[in-house]
Amino acid sequence: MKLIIAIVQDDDAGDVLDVLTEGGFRVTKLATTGGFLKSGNTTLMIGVEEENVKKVLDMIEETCRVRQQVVTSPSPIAGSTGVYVPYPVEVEVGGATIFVVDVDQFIKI
Ligand code: 2BA
Repeated sequence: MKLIIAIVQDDDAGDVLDVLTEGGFRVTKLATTGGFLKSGNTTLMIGVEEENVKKVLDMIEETCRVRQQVVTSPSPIAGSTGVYVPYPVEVEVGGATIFVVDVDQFIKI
């Protein structure tokens, strides 16, 4: 068995949940925060048999979009003046960041 951990954007989370549950997969949704943007995202945990990993990855890929987000990072005005101004940087987020992990044991009591 494999555990798929997928970090997706909040805007895609509802659709991914629908697609996966309608496809017969069991999903746990966690509200998480990205370390870089410090804004909310969604982490999904999906336990699947190995033969279904590709199917789940395809479903996630088809549902999650790539989006541009602007992060405002402080930047020094000049070398060592110690004065910082907000400097907008555009980053590309998503579709999804995915870890596929081997599961030693799956226990349901
Ligand atoms: P964040 O950490 O908020 O990152 C949002 C986006 O900012 C990233 O999109 C990436 O395009 C950019 N980014 C992140 N760290 C950066 C850095 N040090 N320098 C420049 N740009 C940077 P994604 O790659 O699509 O990642 C989306 C979210 O997935 C991340 O949100 C984080 O929550 C998670 N993530 C991505 N890679 C991860 C990893 N290796 N381990 C754990 N979580 C990860």
